[in-house]
Amino acid sequence: MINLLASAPTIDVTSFTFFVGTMAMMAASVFFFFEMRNVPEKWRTSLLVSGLITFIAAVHYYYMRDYYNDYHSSPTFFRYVDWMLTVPLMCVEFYLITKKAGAKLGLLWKLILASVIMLVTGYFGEIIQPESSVLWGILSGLAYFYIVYLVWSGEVAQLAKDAGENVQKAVKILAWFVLVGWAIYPLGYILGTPGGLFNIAGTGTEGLTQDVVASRHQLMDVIYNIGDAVNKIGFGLVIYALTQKEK
Ligand SMILES: *C/C=C(C)/C=C/C=C(C)/C=C/C1=C(C)CCCC1(C)C
Repeated sequence: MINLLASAPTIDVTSFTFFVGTMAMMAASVFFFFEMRNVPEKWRTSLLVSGLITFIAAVHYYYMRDYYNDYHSSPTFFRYVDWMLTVPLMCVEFYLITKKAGAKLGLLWKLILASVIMLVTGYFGEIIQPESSVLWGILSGLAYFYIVYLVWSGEVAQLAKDAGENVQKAVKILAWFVLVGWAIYPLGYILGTPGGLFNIAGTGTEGLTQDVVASRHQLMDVIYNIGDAVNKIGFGLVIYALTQKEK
């Protein structure tokens, strides 16, 4: 726990990021939902999905903050439930904006399947078999790079070329989000596994005090919270900007 104020009360930074996360996701949802009336018909569903992503996150952040405050441990289960709903919805965004250029449902399923594999293997590495977190992390990484491939040079990128300049630009920015913004998560995973940096130092969990394990988990939560704010709100704003250009 980091003490921001010299005297009491102590501010728990991790708890604070859950609080700010809840507020930011709520505010973003209100914005996306209300703006739906100001965009052309054909973009309304895309903006609705942007709002759903931040709304689902807002609800989970509300619970995650409670959980963290009550038990002082990572709300990993809620975290992954949130991701299992919101990451596939981000895949839906890619599908919706390239649909005019002929995107097929098959592409949507490929993206969703890859993201489910990425998240389920990540969950195994964090909760079910943390002693094999390197192996699960690599499997998860493979699915992640497949998504990176699809949006950078695979089907999504190809379709974007035929969907007009604005869509192509938006897809390019979203592809940067996937490559750089989403890379924040494996960073949290690597730094947060109990041995830290995948136990490269070789200390193993046994050699670590409870305090060290707890602080690694807190660091992981802060990194994940930053990642969520950047990616969920950022993704939505890119879509919003696109709707404004195509007005
Ligand atoms: C809104 C939530 C988002 C965009 C979550 C994205 C999560 C990831 C890209 C997670 C990726 C992981 C790896 C690539 C390897 C280690 C395990 C994960 C699940 C943290």
